[in-house]
Amino acid sequence: MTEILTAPLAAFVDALPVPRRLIADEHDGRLTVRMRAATHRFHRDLPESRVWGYDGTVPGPTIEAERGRPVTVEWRNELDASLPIIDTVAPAAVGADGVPVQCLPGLSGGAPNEEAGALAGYTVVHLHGGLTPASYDGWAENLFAPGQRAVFHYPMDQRAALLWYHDHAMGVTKFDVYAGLAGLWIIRDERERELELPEGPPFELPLLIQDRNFDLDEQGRLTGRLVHKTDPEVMEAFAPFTAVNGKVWPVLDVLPATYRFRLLNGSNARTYRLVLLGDGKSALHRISQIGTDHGLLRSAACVPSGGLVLASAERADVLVDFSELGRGSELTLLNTAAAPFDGSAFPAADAADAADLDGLLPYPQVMRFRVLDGAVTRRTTPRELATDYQPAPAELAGAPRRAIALVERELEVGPNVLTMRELEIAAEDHQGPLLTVTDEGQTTRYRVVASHFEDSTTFFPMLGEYEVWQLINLTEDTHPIHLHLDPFQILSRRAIRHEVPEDGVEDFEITASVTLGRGPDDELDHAIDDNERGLKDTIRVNPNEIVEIAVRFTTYAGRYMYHCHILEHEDRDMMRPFVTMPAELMAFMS
Ligand SMILES: [Cu+2]
Repeated sequence: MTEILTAPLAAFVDALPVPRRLIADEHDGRLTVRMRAATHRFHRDLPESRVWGYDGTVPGPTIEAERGRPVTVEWRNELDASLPIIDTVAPAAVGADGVPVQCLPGLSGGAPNEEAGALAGYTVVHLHGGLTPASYDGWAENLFAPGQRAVFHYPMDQRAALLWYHDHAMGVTKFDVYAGLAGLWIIRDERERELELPEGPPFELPLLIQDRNFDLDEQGRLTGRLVHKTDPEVMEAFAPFTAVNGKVWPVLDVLPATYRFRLLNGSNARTYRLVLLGDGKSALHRISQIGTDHGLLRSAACVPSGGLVLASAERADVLVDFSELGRGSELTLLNTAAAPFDGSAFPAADAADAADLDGLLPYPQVMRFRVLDGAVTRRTTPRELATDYQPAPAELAGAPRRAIALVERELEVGPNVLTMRELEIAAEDHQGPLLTVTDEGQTTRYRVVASHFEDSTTFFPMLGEYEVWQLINLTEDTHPIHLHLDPFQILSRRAIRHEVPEDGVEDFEITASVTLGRGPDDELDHAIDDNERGLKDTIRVNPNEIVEIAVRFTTYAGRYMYHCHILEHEDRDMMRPFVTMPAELMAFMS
């Protein structure tokens, strides 16, 4: 479909907001953050929206901490109003005008979900990327209700990185985060200071990217009321408007200098592939990526030629050079990723024409940079960045291996559900459905041992020991898989073909055969990008692909979670527990 929608809001008219900084050292490491119902204006021409925010703001304050200096946060749930968003399922995926309903504001004929509208604010805070003891990690079921509070201790014994805190309530994370419960958390350390990286405004700025949608009144005008809309064919909400730090399509005036941007995709489901465009040409060469989810890379990476891909919860630390640009020059940040994202390519130079209604991408714009007059200051990117880790050994012979299949199950009523199936090698005499993986003629036979969040725990990693986790994607979309606690490194990303017989995906069992090697219709390159070769906590697993990661859990024993970070998936069972154990206790586990 080539039809273009006219945007009902003007782009690049609001200045990029910078969230309030909450520097832990200025409060002796003891902070109080209140979750409050509030109002927020997402755009100059929109009425105020009702939101839930940390300290009543969207995004919440950016908490800044020093490595090695613990931070205690008293999270106070003072939410005194019901869920401020309308959740709805439109009756059809495409309206009478042929436009997919998720590209449009309003309810598109959907009835408001009354159960969602009546939700009181049950919350639990998770610090994403934090090396946090299990009791403070924000287990999804350990909710605190309005009027209750939780005091969480964060050791901050970890390298500098951009983390984020957000709600993680069981089954309703998608609503709570969409309502505004998310904020950034920066850890700083000496290595970054040795490298003289910009710290704080104006030359270091966070960019928290989230898609949002709004309701319409009877005259068809935008009301500002937040709408979480899905349709019978797409169970994720892909909203048409992109907010950065809480403003739709903002603009930032920059000096002719090098800026450091800390990017996070905090959307429920949308993957962004970010392209910087100036005078109709890709300006991606101006960007050099120095860090990823868990901090600095070993050396700076160029952004892939198609753009910087960030799925939900992925972060990038980038230096952008505006120094040679004359006064009044403009660079526009655009998104070329269709939704749901499946890894398909799009040429960066065509980013201005990336609008794709069938791909649920009505407006590719994200934000704009406008160069002001000023003294030219350029910063050269240091050649060597992180010195504190080596690439994980590709061969981890003898390391425990775990296999997880990502599968989609059709239901007779309601949209499909996405689940993760934990696999174990089946005994020779095993009777029943099997998933087989054939690699260079060698076939491994697996049976499912867990399928739902509440099934028995089967993963008990030993502290201090490397493990290899194999993520096998049998679905048609990319899933960003997130592990709580320690970071990991990607070992491989390999093409597969798979066959799943009709009714092969049951409630618990699956029958499938997977063969390593590219299928005839598979156009993805299945490459590991340079900017993925760092310490990650969220990794994209594309369709027709097995991703292997090496993870070593350290320091904290306890019950944690891993899950898809598409919030609509994690809320509907694409989440599982694991329990980290000290080695000497393993002998006593029956
Ligand atoms: Cu998913």
